[in-house]
Amino acid sequence: MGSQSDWATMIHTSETLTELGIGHECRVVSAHRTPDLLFDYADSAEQRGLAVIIAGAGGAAHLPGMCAAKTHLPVLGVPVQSSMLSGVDSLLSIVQMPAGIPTGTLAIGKAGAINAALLAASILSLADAGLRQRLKTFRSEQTERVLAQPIPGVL
Ligand code: RP5
Repeated sequence: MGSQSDWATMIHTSETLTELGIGHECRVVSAHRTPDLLFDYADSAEQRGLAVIIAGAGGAAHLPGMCAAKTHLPVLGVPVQSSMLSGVDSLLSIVQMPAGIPTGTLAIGKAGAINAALLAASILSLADAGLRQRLKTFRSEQTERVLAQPIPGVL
């Protein structure tokens, strides 16, 4: 993520990855404040064994796109809700990449943070039968919770 302040959003990614038993690391790497670290991080990602990068950032959210520019690994961008423009700035900064350098762009805020983890799980599950089963279980349990939930005040 681009800043310590993004952790309140990105913790939902980490928690979902943990729930699915997916090993991961959480780091602050800023496209603007630590650009050399960003280049090193993205450059060395494959060699260090990373398979998918989830990059959360807000405002002028260049982290996911710059990360994608430096690695062929899948990069999933989470637009963090900004205080000034509610995350629309983050979303537009991440989504409109030039042809040739894709970033998968999720929803603004908590939903996007959770879905980034689930999308990473889907990608990883293509080559991991155990994870595929855990992901299917996660989804069926979610469905059961929704079906079991009565609407408050309605029989
Ligand atoms: C972005 O600027 C970060 O991703 C963060 O969402 C935003 C604000 O950062 P702070 O000023 O809170 O550190 O680079």
